[in-house]
Amino acid sequence: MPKKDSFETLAIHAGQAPDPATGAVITPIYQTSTYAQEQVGVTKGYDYSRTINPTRSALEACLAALEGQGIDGPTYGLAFASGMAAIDTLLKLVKPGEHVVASNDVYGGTYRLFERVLADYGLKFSYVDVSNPQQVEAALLPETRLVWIETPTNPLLKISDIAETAARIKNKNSQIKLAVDNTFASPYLQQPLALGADFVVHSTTKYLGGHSDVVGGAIVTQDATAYEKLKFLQNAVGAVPGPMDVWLTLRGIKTLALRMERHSANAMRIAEYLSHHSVVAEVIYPGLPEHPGHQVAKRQMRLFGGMVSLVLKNGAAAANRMVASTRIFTLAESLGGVESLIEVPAAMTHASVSGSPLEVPGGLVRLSVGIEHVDDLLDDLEQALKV
Ligand code: P1T
Repeated sequence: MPKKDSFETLAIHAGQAPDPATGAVITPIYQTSTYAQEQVGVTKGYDYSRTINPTRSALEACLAALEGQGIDGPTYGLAFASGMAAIDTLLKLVKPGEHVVASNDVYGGTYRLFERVLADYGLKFSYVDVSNPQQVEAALLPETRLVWIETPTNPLLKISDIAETAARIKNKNSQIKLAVDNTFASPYLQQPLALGADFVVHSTTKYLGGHSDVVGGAIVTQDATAYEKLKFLQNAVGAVPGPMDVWLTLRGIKTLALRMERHSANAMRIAEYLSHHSVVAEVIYPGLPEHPGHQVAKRQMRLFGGMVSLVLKNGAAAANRMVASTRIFTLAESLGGVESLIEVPAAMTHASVSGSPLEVPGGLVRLSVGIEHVDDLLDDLEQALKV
């Protein structure tokens, strides 16, 4: 067996051999909706771009290689128009009357999709603290088909032990699938399939794209049967990304490893700085030894990532003042780009969990730490916390 290439090499080359038609080193943007057929049904493998597009196929192969780096055997990737489109398509494997155990700390849009869209189609959801694998196990019902976790979670950065969660689920019922939303870690920091997950989901909008210039999503699996169903759904439902969007994502992925190193180093410095600040009640970062998931994160992640959350002593009013006072950190939703962002989840990304059992504290501030010089970022936070 030839040795597998390293992550950095796969990120640049997987699925991206020079274009067979021209030798172009960079995968072309096949900006076409349809393909000429020599005779009815005689194609070069491409018939219609909702079904298949060469630029999209390159991204799908690259994502499959990155998430599959740590495992033997093939992996399969599918790209979608957004993270939400990927999640919605995956949830179509669950039928009315069936049950999903989900994290009680998830992206607000995921909760909204589950509770305000899919629940109307007869899917049932329970929300538990998935950082406790025993709680996940205890929530499994005879009709449970899927367990949905984020790790780290959005926005409270809780850590789930993927391997232990997978083992407990499979031990109880091998038919139950485990899906991990790997958006916050990216495949450079964490590869859930190698730890026993059945599906990895991404908002590629974030670290994979990496430059805040494109919205997209993805699913990766080793399960060939599930892949065929999902590929059918990708085409049948049609939430596919366009060629320009997948090309931007491919370009972003080439520097993923470098970016994640810098995001993580900057975030660690910022978390340490904030944890000594007098107006800060709590800093949440899996890289800090006092984080309850630190040991698990150390085991299953290469580094601790670029997301830092903090709770201010003076609550929502202080949080709102801080986010309006930064100069380099831009007040905006989203995360994972090269530039630093700051937001108040309760009023922004997680407004859709307000009033629900998943409500997040009003004084919580979430930082997406970028790859600017860390001294500038520290100065910026220092002056914003004085306001
Ligand atoms: O925005 P979209 O590409 O559709 O992805 C949705 C999504 C899925 N999963 C996680 C963990 C996410 O964080 C997101 C999107 N999150 C934000 C926009 C945010 O600011 O948290």
